[in-house]
Amino acid sequence: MTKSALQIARTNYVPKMPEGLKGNVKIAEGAATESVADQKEIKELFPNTYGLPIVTFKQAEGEIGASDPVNVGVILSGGQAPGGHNVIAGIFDGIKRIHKDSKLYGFILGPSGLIDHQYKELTSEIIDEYRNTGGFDIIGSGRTKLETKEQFDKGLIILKKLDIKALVIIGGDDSNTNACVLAEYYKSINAGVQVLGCPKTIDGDLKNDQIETSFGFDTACKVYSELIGNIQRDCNSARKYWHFIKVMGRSASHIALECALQTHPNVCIISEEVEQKGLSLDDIIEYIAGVIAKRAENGLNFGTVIIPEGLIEFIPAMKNLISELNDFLAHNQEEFDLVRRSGKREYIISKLSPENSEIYASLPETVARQLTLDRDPHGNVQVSLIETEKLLTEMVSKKLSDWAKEGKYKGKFASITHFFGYEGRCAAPSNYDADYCYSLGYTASMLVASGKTGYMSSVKNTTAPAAEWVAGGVPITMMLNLERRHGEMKPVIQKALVKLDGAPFLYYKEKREEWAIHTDYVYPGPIQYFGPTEVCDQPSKTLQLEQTG
Ligand code: FBP
Repeated sequence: MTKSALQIARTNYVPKMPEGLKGNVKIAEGAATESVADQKEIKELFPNTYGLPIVTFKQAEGEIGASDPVNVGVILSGGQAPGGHNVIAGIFDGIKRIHKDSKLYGFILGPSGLIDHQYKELTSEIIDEYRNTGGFDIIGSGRTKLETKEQFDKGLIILKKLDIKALVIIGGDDSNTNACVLAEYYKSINAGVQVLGCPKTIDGDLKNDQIETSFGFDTACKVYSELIGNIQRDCNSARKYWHFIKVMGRSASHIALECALQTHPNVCIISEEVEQKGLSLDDIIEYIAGVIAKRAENGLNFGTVIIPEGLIEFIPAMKNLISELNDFLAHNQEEFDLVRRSGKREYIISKLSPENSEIYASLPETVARQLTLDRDPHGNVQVSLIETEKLLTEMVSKKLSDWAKEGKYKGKFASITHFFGYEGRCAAPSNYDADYCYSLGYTASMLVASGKTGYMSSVKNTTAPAAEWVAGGVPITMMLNLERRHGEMKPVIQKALVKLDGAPFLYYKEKREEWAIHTDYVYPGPIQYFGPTEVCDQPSKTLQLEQTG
């Protein structure tokens, strides 16, 4: 691998760790826990792993170590997030600390590696190549869902063959839910394999009272905010473009909100607010066009609009339209296929309910086509492929020309669209993520040594200096509730959406009018890895506001 100068310099970075993890550790157990909801049902589904206590690690006298080596397996599951390699390095250093002959095995390309017995031993030479680097390429990641008994049993064969005592699954809400189900299953059959989870996703939607943030969110948001800041400086210099910027986040709008807090754009749409207020697409268009018109009155024909990736599914009317389209095409695909391409749009308009037909007819050609032609293997609309940034730009442009005809708008509107997603998922982890991830991994190894199963590794108090962070474990059953998935009630980890009464959103709400009309852009610049702590070690604005209000 040819390395960049930064990569070489970054190899020597020593992640900061909680004081409680340095040296020997002792475990403190709290009281029995309950699931966040549906306690009776969750208890019945998880008789062996329900009600376990939250645990915390504290510094102890004496030397760390065990008489026997502990072999551990690790899986990277789902989308990439900066810091995954440091979680693995943390696990590695932890288990080597416990016993020098412990081994770490990485399953290749996600959960399928466990099922298909594809793995590699992660030696110190390999680990050292990947310390403090972005990406998941050390073993690769995948989206295979680990959820059937057959898969669990197949996995157990290789775990036993490699004498693996514990499996650590690094993933988002669904992967950690599956880790919990797997932990329960292995416990119920006395398999002798512990299963632990680590909270990962740039989307930031795996968090709760016990898990402060998912790793990767910090770095990804810093990368997008740097780019948004650069665009803002450009548009404040040329003063002729409106930039419509979509940012990743499949469902929740945490990334959009964090980027807004870091950069002060003119508009940031928060999907959760759209849903709560029951806004229509036209309401959103009116709002954006209103800001553009207002700025134009002051001679400011430029600006930025941040759009969360998941927006479409939070607009109640669009949700209904998508659901009727899914249903209609599931039953009439053959007839639809026979209609000539040029007539497809009119065909759909004639078949939908009057309400949905009107919305569909109002959509730009390209989006209407994406809604009917681009479908996933199950026949569903591929919402993530819909170019919301283009949809909004086109519709805003139309609204402004209507207003111009009515004499309500006298500005000039030229727009450029962007989508920031993959640019941030494999960036070199910020100091926050490098430290947080290493600590999460090291904590996981301590959970292994303590014989815990069905736990998620947790590191708290992370707005304080790293030495004061608190490492421990949270029983995953504590985060579960029942939700309807594919027509069936399933135990799942509650997805954390943006709280509209939470400090980060309330702060944005208080400021947004001022940011909309005036130009108060912030230019965060690139992530800094070396330098003063106030430049290099700042946690996300979301976390700071959540913890300090
Ligand atoms: P995870 O929740 O698995 O971490 O993935 C998040 C994400 O990056 C979303 O923001 C985005 O919608 C999605 O993955 C894209 O998935 P893919 O990598 O399969 O294109």
